[in-house]
Amino acid sequence: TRKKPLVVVTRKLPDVIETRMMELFDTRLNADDQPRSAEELLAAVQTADVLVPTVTDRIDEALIKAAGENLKLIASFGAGVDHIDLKAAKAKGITVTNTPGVLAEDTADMTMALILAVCRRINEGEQTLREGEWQGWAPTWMLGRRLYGKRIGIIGMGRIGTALARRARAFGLSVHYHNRNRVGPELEAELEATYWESLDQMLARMDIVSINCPHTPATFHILSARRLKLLQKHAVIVNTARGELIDEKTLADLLIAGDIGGAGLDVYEREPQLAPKLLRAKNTVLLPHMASATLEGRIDMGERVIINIKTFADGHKPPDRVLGELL
Ligand code: 8YV
Repeated sequence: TRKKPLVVVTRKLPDVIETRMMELFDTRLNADDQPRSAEELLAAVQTADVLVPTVTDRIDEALIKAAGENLKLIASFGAGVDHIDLKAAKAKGITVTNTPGVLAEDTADMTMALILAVCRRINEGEQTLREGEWQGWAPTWMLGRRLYGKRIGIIGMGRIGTALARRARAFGLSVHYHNRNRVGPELEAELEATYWESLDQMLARMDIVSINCPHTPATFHILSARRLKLLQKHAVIVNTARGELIDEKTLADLLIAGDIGGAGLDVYEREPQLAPKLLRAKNTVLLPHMASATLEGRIDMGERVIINIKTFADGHKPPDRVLGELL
């Protein structure tokens, strides 16, 4: 029988996943769930056959170069792989996998929740009540903006973008999107989606803009200061993808100046820090990177990680290989 691979996991995962991993592999867990220090990560890549990092671990070029001979697979627990230097991994012959698909529905739910929270002022209303400041009902008090009949522009029509588009349709929004490539005619027909080749032109016409693409060198600050200024004054922007996709400081300035309608954010450029000004923006709902955080989702993600490691250890190509197109 083949020797069990030595698998180092950087963060606490759901119990069922940890138990299964202990059965299948020679697994080293992280019991205290503190992020691994740089020294611990270095020790991990020097001894492990397989590393299971998460979004909080920086797997940069230096770390990959320092990896031992044994490290052949980085089976990341998460969809985004921008914390891993894919080029360096490729150069060293290390396979990288992620956990796509299984978090699309949960992330789309939370995106919709943010849209509703911002447009209908849910958090503001509840806060007023909890703080004892509710004076009673009045016809023109706490008015939000209607979703029905408005336009949503989705940047990135992948699995999450598509799941969001389906929900948006159910709320009576019309779907617009910008993507590297146009999606197939069947999906476009199902969503009655309008494709915008020009992101600039789309931005200038939307009521709501949701960003759902991966963060790569090509998409860093895709919503730059210049592009943010193309948005209509009432437009609402939602980000459940990656903070680096938006120029966060400019976004905060525009929100505070009232030059855009509002924002619902789950991710930030330098987590767990955020541009301090964002905290002062009233028309904004801020969540701490939790759009995919459901128990079911985390178990599904863990199962993808296990399938990827098992397939690889059995000498086959793992299903969720991250290929060069993200570079
Ligand atoms: C998770 C995420 O919090 O998957 C991603 O890309 O950002 C989030 O869903 C993260 O993956 C946990 O590693």
